[in-house]
Amino acid sequence: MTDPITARRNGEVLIIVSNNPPVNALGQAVRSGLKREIEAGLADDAVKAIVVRCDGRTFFAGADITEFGKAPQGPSLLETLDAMEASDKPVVAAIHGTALGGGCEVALACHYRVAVPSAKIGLPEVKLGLIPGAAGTQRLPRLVGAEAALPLVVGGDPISASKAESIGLIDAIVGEDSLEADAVAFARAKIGQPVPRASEGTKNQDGVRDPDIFDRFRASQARKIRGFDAPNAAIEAVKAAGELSYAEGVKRERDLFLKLMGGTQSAAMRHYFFAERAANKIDDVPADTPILPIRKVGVIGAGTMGGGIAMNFLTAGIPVTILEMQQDALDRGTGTIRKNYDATAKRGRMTADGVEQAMGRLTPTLDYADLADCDLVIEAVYEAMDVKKEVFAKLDEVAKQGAILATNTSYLDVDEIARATSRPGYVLGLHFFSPANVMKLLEIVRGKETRADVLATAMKLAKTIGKVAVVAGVCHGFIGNRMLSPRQQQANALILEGANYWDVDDVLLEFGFPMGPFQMADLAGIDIGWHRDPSRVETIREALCAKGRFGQKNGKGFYDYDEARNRTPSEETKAIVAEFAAREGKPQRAVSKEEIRERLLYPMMNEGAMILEEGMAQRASDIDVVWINGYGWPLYTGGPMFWADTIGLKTVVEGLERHGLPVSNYLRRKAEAGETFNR
Ligand code: T1G
Repeated sequence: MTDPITARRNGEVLIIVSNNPPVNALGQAVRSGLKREIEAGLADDAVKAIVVRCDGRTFFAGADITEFGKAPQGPSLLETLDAMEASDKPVVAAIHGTALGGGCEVALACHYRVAVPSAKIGLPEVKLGLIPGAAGTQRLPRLVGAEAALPLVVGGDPISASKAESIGLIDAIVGEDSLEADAVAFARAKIGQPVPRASEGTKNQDGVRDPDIFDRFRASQARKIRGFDAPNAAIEAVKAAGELSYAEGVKRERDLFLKLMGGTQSAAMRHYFFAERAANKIDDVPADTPILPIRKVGVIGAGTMGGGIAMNFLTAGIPVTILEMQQDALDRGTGTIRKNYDATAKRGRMTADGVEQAMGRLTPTLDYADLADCDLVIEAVYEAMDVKKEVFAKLDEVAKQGAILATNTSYLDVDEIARATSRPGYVLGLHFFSPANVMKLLEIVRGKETRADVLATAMKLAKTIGKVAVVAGVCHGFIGNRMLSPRQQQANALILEGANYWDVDDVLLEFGFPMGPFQMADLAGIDIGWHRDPSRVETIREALCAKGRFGQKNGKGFYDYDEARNRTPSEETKAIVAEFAAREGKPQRAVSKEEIRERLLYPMMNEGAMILEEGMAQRASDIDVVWINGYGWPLYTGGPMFWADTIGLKTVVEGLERHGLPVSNYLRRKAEAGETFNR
């Protein structure tokens, strides 16, 4: 393997260059080469200044995540960076691309940092369930202050070069196309001057003068960091930077880092990092499969889903023709799109001009013929097979040859829909999740005859519109909804047996979901699809509707709601459920939260096992990606299949058997073989 680190001279300036595609990760060879060339430069009297930069698309994008969990190999980044910073020769980081994690820490240990305008810099370790481990939490607050450091270290999102310059993290913005030359000139100008060392900075005293900074920040992030270990550790580390010496602070950071590295949350979040990238790969579709051009998209149906779907493309700069059957429905749909954009602009996440540009790409119509020049048409009409087949038959007549025809169905048989056309190779499912302009997940449902280039195009288009896409096979509910079904069944069964419905919700909340099934029902509206006949009561929902309990919308559903929509368990609901259970002849008993959790989650893992055995998902990690992005499965447990591995498949099998629930052969075989789904 060629040495990723080289060095060359430009007069008295030594330029150390890393060439370690794809992202100059700081793997062992890079660390070793860096150490070697830095020591050589510091020892060479002819060298008066040093520039550190990277070839390829980015400055160091962090430690090599593939090395985590393995026996650590020297040299340590921390020691190398301390030695570099201790030098009296000016060292300049020349930044382009994304200087992330360890990459940002390399830059912090340099005496100066220059960057091209398009560069970004950040400390995303919390997104891997970690905190910076090479003194980033100690140098950054000393350089920019605790208050400016907290969002970077605890939030994990990178900031632009200009923002970084404004807080003092970057010393100068240089030419987009003259990074090395400008960095060398910058370094040359610093020769002979005392060098500034971030570890000696005093900006961190803001956290000493106002110790409330930390609690205020923690409170501001409460909802986002609920259940995660790393963000709190990150706050502690930044706080330590103000209270301890640099050396003691580094030790504190190390202790916090090692504790996180050894925990289940980081293993889960590192699993997810690679899982999300693996999902892009379609096993039997070569990476160089030709991509069909998508210059114009048609959307059929301007309801909530159709409008949301259209927005994904409008925002990505792709014109959309949206079709409805009636003018009032069309006007309502386009009005909702504009309202959503205006709300986004009000939140400062879009300019007024951006809204006009997006709306300018929208063409409403009542005429199918206007879809004739679309490269992709997505239907989001009523969820009934006969309606879908009628739409696709019409589409088949008007759409141009080579156009992709997609259904947004949540459950229905995509192959049957494809057979309503003369071009089944160009038909697939694009299952968006509501609200479609917000939710990241997109299930790409491949029919038996869906062409490879159509699949490859859909996968690339997903990335263009900012979705996380997973390929699913044709089965009822594909991957996500198919696994949701057994959880819903158990939730309803549990409350009929006497479990408190609020305990069912609390179990999922405590596990890390944003809300439970009964809170979700109240939010969505219990009376959706109700036949409006209070004398006809065949389900618990109908029993609640019969008593006028429709959900949040009228202040009472499973829960009671006050004006501020705070929810409290309702004794009336408990009585309605008990009366319904009695009528069904269901004996009542107290049900523990332990039993509730096992009966809600384990059947999902069993369903996931069947999905894998049937080939309805390419890999177990794809199922994890679906549930984390589409249903709020807590990222810090890695998804249903990774969590099953964490607690052990034998535990899952024993739990299912204890509750008399089915165990698939695939799951039983893997459990008995001591295997896992993912690892
Ligand atoms: N280590 C190993 N492989 C990595 C990697 C990394 N840090 N980053 C990316 N890859 C691989 C990735 O798996 C993919 O592989 C390919 O590179 C392209 O990535 C000591 C402890 C840099 C913004 O968290 O955010 O430093 O699929 O598809 O969309 O304190 O990659 O091609 O085989 O994502 O252009 C902190 C993680 C580590 C940055 C580029 N750093 N990476 O995005 O390409 S912990 C991070 C990213 C740390 C220190 C601590 C993104 C990117 P494959 P990609 P992209």
